[in-house]
Formats: sequence, C-alpha cells, structure tokens
Amino acid sequence: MRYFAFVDRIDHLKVIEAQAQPKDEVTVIAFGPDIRVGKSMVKGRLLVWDDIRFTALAGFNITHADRVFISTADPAPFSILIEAISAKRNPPSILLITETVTDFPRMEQPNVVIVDLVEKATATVKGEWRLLETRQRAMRLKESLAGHSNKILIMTQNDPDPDAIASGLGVQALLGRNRLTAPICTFGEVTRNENRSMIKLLNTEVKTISPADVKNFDKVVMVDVQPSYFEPGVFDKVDAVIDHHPNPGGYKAGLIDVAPYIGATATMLYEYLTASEIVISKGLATALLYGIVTDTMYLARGASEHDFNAFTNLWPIASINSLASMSRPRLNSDELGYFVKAIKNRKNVKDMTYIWLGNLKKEDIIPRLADFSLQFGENSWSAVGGVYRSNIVLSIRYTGTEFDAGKLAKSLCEDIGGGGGHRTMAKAVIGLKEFKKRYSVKTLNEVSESLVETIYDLLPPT
Ligand SMILES: [Mn+2]
Repeated sequence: MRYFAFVDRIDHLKVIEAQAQPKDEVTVIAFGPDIRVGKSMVKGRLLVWDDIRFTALAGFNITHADRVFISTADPAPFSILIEAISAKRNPPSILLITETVTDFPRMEQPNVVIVDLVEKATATVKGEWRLLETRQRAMRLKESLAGHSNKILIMTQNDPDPDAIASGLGVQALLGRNRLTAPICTFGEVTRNENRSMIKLLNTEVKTISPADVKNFDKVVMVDVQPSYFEPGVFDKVDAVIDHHPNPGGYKAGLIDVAPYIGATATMLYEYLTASEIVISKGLATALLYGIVTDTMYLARGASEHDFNAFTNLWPIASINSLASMSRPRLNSDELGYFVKAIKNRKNVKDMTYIWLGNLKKEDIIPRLADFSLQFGENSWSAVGGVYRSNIVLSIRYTGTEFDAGKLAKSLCEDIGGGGGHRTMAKAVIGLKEFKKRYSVKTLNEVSESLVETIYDLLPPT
C-alpha cells in the first residue's frame, strides 16, 4: 500500500508512520513556509514544498487504493489539497489529524475523516486516572485487611444472590485468599435454585453463620450489602464495604466504596481485579459475568458504561456453557408440585391471577410462580402468596402502566408488615399472627380468603 502524508508540522509523524507496515511505501510531503524537517526524521521518501504543487500532485496518481494523511494546524490550504486529491472518480481515503477541530471546509466528503488527537488523548488520560484511582483503592483495601493470620469474614445479605456470591469470590481473588481463610458468609441461606446451581457449578461455598460467630473473625468485608442492613450491634467494626446500592448512611467503616451508578457489585470487583493486574480465572470470570447479567437483566436494567466494559471483557474468558446451565436450573419434584398446584388453584380477582400455596419450605418458589402466572390468560396482574417462617409472603407482578405493584404491596402491609417494590414487581411480607388478629381469622384458608378480599378492594375496577 502507498501512504501519502501531507504535513505542515512534524509532531504527528510518529502517529502517521505507526500506521504503515514495513513493506508499505511512505511519502512525506512537508508543506508550508515554517516547517523544518530533515531526511533523518522521516522513514520514507521526503519532499519539501513551499506551496501546493499541483503538477507534482497529479504525478502521484493517487487512487482509492492509497491512503492519505493530512496533519495540519491551518485548515485553509489543506481544504484546497483535499479538493484536489478528491477530484477523481475514485478518491482515496483521507485521514486528517489535528489538535484543533475548528471549521474544516470540505469535511462532509465521504472519503474524509477527521481525528482530533486532543480529544482522543483526553479520553485515554481520563481512563488512566480512573484506573489509577481504582488501583489505589484496591491497595488500601488490601492494606486494611493485611496480616497473614487474619481470618477475614466476607459478609453478604441474608439470601445472597449471584452478584453477592461473585463479589465474594472477587474479594477472595483480590486478597489471594480462599474459602477457608476468607469464607463468604450469610446469616440466612441461599434459597433460589439458580443461585444454588451457581455455587455447585463453581465448586464454591456460602457459609451460614450466626451473629455470635462474627467475633471469631479479625476483619469484616461487606459485599453487595452495607452495615445498616443488619441489626445494630452485630458488627462493631467493619473494615470495608463494596456495594452498588445507595448509601443509607448511619454507619462507619474503614473503606467505603459505594457506587449506586454501577449495575452490579461484580463490576466493581472486576475493576479492582483488573486495576491490580490480577489474572481472572475462567471460573471467576463466569461468576462475575453471571452476577452482572442477573443484576442488570443482561444489561437492560441500570447498566452503566462500567458494566458494559466488564461484560465485554469477561465474556471471552467465561464459560458460556456454565452460564447457560446456571440460568436454567432444573425443577425438582417438590417444585414441580407447586407449579401443578398453582395451575389448579389459580383464581381470578378482577384483572389479577391469584394463587395461594399455603405453607412453604422454601420462599423462592413464590416469585418464580408470580412471574410464571403472568402467562395465564389476559390478566395484567398476578399475585402468589404462601406462608414461610411465620410470615405471609406475597409476590405481585403487573404488566400495565396505569397502576403500581409497589403501591399495592405497601397498602396491603399497612401496620402489619413491610412491603414495596416498583411498578412491575413488588413483595409484601406480613406477620401471620398480626394478619390473623387484624382480620379475625384462624385457618390458612381463611387467611387466603381475607387476602383475596383485601386485594379485591385495593385493585382498580375493571
Ligand atoms: Mn447486586
């Protein structure tokens, strides 16, 4: 290939020459009255013009098979040059390198592209600052947890989700620890099938501990959760918090990295690991990627530029097969039984499919069935309820736009429980005792009937 470089300054020559392969033919045309350039500074043929030499230009016979660079501070003479070079039927591609994009005439031509080096460099430098800052934070985190004999507690919420588990694995990798010297722990347990299958596939572990066990650890790191989530007094000292939920405040910790603009805590750990130049294994990449896709619904919900970047870089390393098996867990016969029960017992309450499951051993079947039962008929609401550990748990789904599932959940719980969510999905948790007392009912069937009546009154007319 032939390269022609028209330059009125030589400081971009390196950028230009870096594009050419050794076998390419490079002609540098130094141009203008002020340019000082010697043969030794140029890697190809050097011509020095004091003005545009149209005859010489025509002699080059530049076609679409050639590439033309123009590096300039002064746009005016170069627009004449572009016009002259582009006059033919098959003009070459012209790349204009500049540091000051002002008004370049003829820039609208399809064979011309303009590259502002300052803009490019600024973006790169910005990224480097960010990388440095993340690296420093990772260093501070490591320092605050340092000490070979330290037993580190990686703490997650009560029913840790893939993002929390992946972030825990990320912390282990960052600190060079394992499940014995820095276990991922919860006061609850992992209930959802997907999450259990993730733990199995990654050959890892989430330990259930009690608040009394906290004192057996020297250091505490919280991931995907913050100290205010827990009962006061359980953690008297937290060394680090890494989370993407909003910071409710009211707590102290050694290092607090809370970034609500990021879609998943796994993304934050990805950045810590890469900034610290730690090689991410296939298993860890799979976990982090799974954390990101579940928290952001495959980048459709709350995903930032950070999450897109982590996703793009983790995808080639991760095991896509494992990822697929994690997101499609098998139903065991108990769970299949609930699906059958749901289909049989479904009721229509105005525009809602309502399902009551009675006593439950596991909670996660409720939201799964709430999603599932939106597929029945034409109803725009679904609600699935049951009793789990002395609470009535109800998941609500809504596909319409005028009303709000979160508001319905809140009104259901008034004074006797907690509820909330957003327009499309919500959850209500009501003390069974309190509910029975308020509605003067005794059996679970009566509880369900009172729930139906209350929901009926709260739902908009159809
Ligand atoms: Mn999360």
